[in-house]
Amino acid sequence: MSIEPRKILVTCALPYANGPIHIGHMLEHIQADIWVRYQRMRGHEVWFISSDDAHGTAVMLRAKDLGISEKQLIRKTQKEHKIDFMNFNISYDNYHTTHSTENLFLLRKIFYCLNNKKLLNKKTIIQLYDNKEKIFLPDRFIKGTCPVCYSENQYGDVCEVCSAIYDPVDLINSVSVISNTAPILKNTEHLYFNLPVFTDMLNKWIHSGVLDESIIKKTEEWLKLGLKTWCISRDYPYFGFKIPNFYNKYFYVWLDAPIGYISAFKNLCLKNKNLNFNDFWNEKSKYELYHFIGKDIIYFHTLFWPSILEASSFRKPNGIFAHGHLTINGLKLSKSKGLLIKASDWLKCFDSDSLRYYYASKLTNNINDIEMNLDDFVYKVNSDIVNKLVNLASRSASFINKYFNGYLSDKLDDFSLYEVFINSNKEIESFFENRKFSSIVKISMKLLDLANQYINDNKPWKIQTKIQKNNRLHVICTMGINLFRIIMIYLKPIIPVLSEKTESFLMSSLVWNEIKKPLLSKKIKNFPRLYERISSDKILQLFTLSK
Ligand code: NOT
Ligand code: ZN
Repeated sequence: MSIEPRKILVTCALPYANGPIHIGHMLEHIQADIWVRYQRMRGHEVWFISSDDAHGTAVMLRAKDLGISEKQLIRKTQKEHKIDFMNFNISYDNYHTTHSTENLFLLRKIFYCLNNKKLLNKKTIIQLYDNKEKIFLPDRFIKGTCPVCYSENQYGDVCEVCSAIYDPVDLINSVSVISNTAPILKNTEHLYFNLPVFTDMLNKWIHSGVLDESIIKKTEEWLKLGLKTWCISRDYPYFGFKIPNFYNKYFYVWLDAPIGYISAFKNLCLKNKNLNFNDFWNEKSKYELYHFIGKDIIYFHTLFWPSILEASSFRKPNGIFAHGHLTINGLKLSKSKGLLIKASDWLKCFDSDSLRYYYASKLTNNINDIEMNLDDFVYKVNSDIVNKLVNLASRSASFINKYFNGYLSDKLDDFSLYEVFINSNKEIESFFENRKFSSIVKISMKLLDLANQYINDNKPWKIQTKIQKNNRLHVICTMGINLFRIIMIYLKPIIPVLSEKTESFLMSSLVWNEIKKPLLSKKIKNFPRLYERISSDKILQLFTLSK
């Protein structure tokens, strides 16, 4: 029975172009990449894209700080981001930027669509203005005292202590983060998208099987509060795309960022002539679309984004996969606390597979935060990958190489044990599909315990008669290698570097649909160094680099 291959488009949220990729970002890109690699292994057609989020005040101010133009900054940052993702083996088909001709084209197209449908309205509002720097202040560039719980040092939009959401003008004793002066109030005219007219559509859509329960709940809460019109314009000075016929006004970065999903794909179509843009993005598209995001941007993806897509006659996503945030040794990732571990610094201390493996061991399909304890990380990687996984191969391979010329026997010793391994496939497939990666790691380790127990019980090192084909020693070690191979097939989407080395060692690709057929009478290579034990001494080095 052959199943029709699915056609799937997968995205990660677009990292801002104002700073380096850190291991918090990497959680999402690794999560999505594992899922993508699994789907590809199952023979499905998957297109995996992301992009830098190039616009907005933060990018503009960062460029100013560095004394370079915004364009120079985003060009440099995109290059660095691409290298970071490549070094962690995130298998993007395209990594674009929102400051692109495709994005400008699509943004305009969508804008005219919204405009023609009379979904945009101008409104004059009062905003906080930094009179020293001559700039209207975005929420995150205002700090002050929460008007609800009176906690100091809170942002202009939301209180991190009591979670209250408020208008920046209601913040008490507000200060501009840019100039440290008290802002003034100033009138300004803005463009608003009529989000409330999509309430019914959203109520139906969120219950159409596209969202996990926890995300439905959150979205329902916002819908119950009642949707408000959404401001999609920003004042000069701003780094972004200009709004046609609206003097000195720019599109808000959060409008053109999600459009970046579409434009990254459009750009891919230029590079790959077999791809048809409309097949993927037309309203009735049969192709699947999934967005991996962090829990902090759920409402953009479950409220604004589907409404914009509906309004402009594009297809909507089949799933929004949100994850929780990363904490390291119990602390949030933040510059001020000195715990912002850059992806590039990580690689000076540890390898990429180790992070991918550790994240997988923690990831599941809910939005709970993920705690990374670095001592636990070192312990887990060494005990699972080195002591259980690689050790199983190493203790079997040495005899095969030494006494059997590198050839595996032509039968297995214990077929029923082999069956236990291959019969785990259905469960593992469902865990991959549903993003329950921690369960895959758990099952794999349980199976490895069985395999190592099997070797311990059979004690190949005690067997005297060697060199004879298919003797006890030969079939026991061939068994060990085959059990190792099954686990490596299961873990291939998670640890691609080790998988590649394994394929070279076994002189055979790790293929999902070939688990039933053991490797027999085949030559394997001398046992290579598959993986180096990692050292807890590096933790301190990592902290030093991250300060
Ligand atoms: N740059 C944003 C962030 O929070 C993500 C943009 C994702 C694109 O890092 N969006 N939508 N919708
Ligand atoms: Zn508060």
